[in-house]
Amino acid sequence: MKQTLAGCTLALILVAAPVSLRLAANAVSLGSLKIENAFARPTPGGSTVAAGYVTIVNSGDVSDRLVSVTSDISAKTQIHTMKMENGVMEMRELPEGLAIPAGKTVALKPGGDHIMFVDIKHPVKSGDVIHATLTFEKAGKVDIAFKAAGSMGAMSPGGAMRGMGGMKMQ
Ligand SMILES: [Cu+2]
Repeated sequence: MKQTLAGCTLALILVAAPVSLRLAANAVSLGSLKIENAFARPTPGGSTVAAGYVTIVNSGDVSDRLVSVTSDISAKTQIHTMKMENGVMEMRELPEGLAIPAGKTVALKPGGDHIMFVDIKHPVKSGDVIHATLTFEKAGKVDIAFKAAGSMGAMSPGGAMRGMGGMKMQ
């Protein structure tokens, strides 16, 4: 009888978990990682790419790595970094992903490392939510929601990034 009750409780938790994960989209825990503050920017008309940003806190003593991202919104999703090349800021893919060192916080933010949704199926408008799955080398997979907010291509609230659509992709 006790076992049956325990089984029921476990089943309830399992059913409830996806919902609570979605509700707590602004801070999701995965092992010793905390994934928080995921947001995206609305895309200018005609843009085929959208950028997503997220903060990953590794409170553990083992380094991890963000190895891949998938999303329903785009055919491909890549992990990008920004690099100065001949005086021009260019973005390029990090084929091996992004290191999340032990005890460190890695913030993907406008003007820096970002998630790039490539060949998006529709434009991203303010208030839209992009659902994506992050895969870490050690911690595994986690679903997060990037909420689109702010102005198109803005570096930060109030600032506009010149030529987000003009950035060259490697
Ligand atoms: Cu990019």
